[in-house]
Amino acid sequence: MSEHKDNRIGVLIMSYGTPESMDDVEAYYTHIRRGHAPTQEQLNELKGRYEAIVGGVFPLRENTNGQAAGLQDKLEQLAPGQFVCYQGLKHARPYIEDGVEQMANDGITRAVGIVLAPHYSIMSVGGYIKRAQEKAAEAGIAMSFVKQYHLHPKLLKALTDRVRDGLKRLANASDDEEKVKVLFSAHSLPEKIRELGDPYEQQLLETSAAVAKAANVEDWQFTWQSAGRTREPWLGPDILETLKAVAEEGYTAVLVAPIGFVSDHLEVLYDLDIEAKAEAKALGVKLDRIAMLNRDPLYMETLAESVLEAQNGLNEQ
Ligand code: FEC
Repeated sequence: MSEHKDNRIGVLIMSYGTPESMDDVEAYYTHIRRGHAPTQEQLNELKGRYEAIVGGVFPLRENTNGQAAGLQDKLEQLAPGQFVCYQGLKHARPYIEDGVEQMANDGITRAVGIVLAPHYSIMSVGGYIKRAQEKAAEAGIAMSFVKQYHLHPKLLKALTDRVRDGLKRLANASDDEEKVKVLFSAHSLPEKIRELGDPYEQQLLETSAAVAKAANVEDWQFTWQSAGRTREPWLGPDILETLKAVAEEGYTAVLVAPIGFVSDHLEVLYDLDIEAKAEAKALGVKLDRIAMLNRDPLYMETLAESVLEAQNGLNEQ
């Protein structure tokens, strides 16, 4: 710990993390697999997906950096001089523990943690918080956390605007009237979360319903995407199955709204823009996707206001 004390409140911005280069993909994948190295085949397959999205660069890093800078600016506007932001990544450097350690080295004694994912699951956000909490206790930092912000009015507004824009794009792209379905999606998790009474599924449905209502969309459905390649059952239906069903029901176009994610990254740029798009094409269905939030000002305000609210939890400690 540092000799000098910094009275500002640290903000630990936590995100999934992505490799820094193609050479880092193996270490990254091994970390995701809790220390078990992938087979050569699995590694090649993942590298192939990174190659396919933008020729082997990793857009999530730049987007997370932009979001961290955007949140710092927004907090500076709302509460000048009171907050200082740090990054802590789940599967890449700087790891969550590195971010907490850096705060301690800088003399921070109080901090708020927030994850760049709006919905809470014990297996996702819960995991980030546990690691930050453990390291903070060791480093003598008092921390409080934003657990979810899936119904924040500004997040809902940003998503609603994007759904409206996407529907307009689809309508303008065709002379005929399309039969369109909006598919809200999020990363699947193992089915066992249901037995744990996990709020993840419910929160995703709440965001979907709120955005559909605000955008005046009646024809919508929630679907999962990006399930892991393991033997245990994952939550479904997967988007590839959903597309088949939608085609059979006579829809000619879908607008995908990946509300569980906030950035352009592999699970959006590959799983949706390449894999799902190819499946839709084969089925004769047009697929468009809403723009991701990245550094959207309304998203930055959502994060900043959520941090300010969680700071009250800190004062009560
Ligand atoms: O662009 C990038 O480099 C990273 C994109 C990326 C994001 C992301 C978000 C979530 N994941 C979640 C759950 C799981 C579970 C497993 C799992 C595995 C992977 C693999 C890659 C990967 N995830 Fe991910 N995830 C991203 C990337 N994820 C690559 C490994 C290969 C593969 O299966 O494709 C299974 C782990 C295991 O084996 O036990 C579970 C959840 C999110 C959304 C919330 C969040 O951002 O934290 C949940 C972005």
